[in-house]
Amino acid sequence: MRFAKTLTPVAVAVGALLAVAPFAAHADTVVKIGFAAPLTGPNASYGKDLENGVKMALDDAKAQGVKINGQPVTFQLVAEDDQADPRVGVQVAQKLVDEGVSVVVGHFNSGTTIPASELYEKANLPVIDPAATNPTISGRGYKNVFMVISSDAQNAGTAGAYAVTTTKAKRIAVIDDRTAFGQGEADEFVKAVKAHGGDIVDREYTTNQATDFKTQLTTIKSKNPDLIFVGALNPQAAGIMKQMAQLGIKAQYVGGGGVKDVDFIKLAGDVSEGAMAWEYGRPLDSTPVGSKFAERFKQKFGVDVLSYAPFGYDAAWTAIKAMQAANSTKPADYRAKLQTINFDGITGQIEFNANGSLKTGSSTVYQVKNGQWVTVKTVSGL
Ligand code: ABU
Repeated sequence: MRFAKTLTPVAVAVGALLAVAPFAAHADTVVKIGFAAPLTGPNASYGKDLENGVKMALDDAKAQGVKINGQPVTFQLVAEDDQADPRVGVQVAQKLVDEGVSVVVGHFNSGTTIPASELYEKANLPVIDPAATNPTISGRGYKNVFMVISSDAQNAGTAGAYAVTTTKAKRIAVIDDRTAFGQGEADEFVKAVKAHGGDIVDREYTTNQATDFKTQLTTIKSKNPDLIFVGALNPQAAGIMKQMAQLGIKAQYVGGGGVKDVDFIKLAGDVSEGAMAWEYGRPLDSTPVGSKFAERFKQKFGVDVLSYAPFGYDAAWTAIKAMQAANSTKPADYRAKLQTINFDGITGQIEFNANGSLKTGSSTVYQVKNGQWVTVKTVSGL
């Protein structure tokens, strides 16, 4: 104490700097990567799957010794639970902005992504959407919003065209959960059915909290449809399939957004023969990089990929590659590089058009044959 009192404040400051300088000179710059998704509640399994995909990308970047502007960097994940709730989604978005993250990978639900991305846009903070698929997300002309997944105008639109022209369904019914995702994809499906001359014989609604769909399904049954499109996430989508069987409805089930993942099968019990699912991107096992990703993911986390982890991985790498190209982690510096990014990701080619949608999105149709989901075909360049 006596010694310290004899030093001037400047001398103390210089001494302190000298004491830490050898460590500071070698310390990596910390780059905060924001992440938001439901980490609790009914959609938590999707949120965890996505988060693991992002973690894997950041760990791979570390293992590769990624540098930005010649400097070693440490990517620090700042994860927030938006609880799949639009109100909480906006709160956590503000928290990530205040935290000074360099990018946000998120969210999972279209209902949270739409309002949260308004906030990111105002804050000039890029957000890379790895899962939410309502077309509004990239349809507002925001310069900070990018989707590494094809939108439901593409997915459900293709499903609608397929239902009329390939499946040759004559009487089509629709039920959705009135969320931004479920209603959004049902709207796109209906638009495409009508554009191809198909007939919608009934449209019913439920909610994303409902467990009993028998009232709506009984009405649908009375219209004698040959195909029913379901716009909802698990567990509603699985519950609808289960109750269709209980009511003896033989119409072909068509859905998307997670229908063919293991959680759905657990919830639905038996999947109905002939059911179809339009899912995002190409099948993971259709490419060597996808198969390798699945294997490494299982080794690392002890669980299989549920569905969206590869998109989380590609979203994180999209941001890292743009930062590398710009030699900066500042959004104002690297945002323009997102617009010119072009790499072969786990999920497909990552390259954006002017509104931040994938230039060549793809989706794959699966069908239940002999009690198993099998791949029918992948449509690219959506
Ligand atoms: N695209 C399915 C995931 C959820 C959503 O868009 O709300």
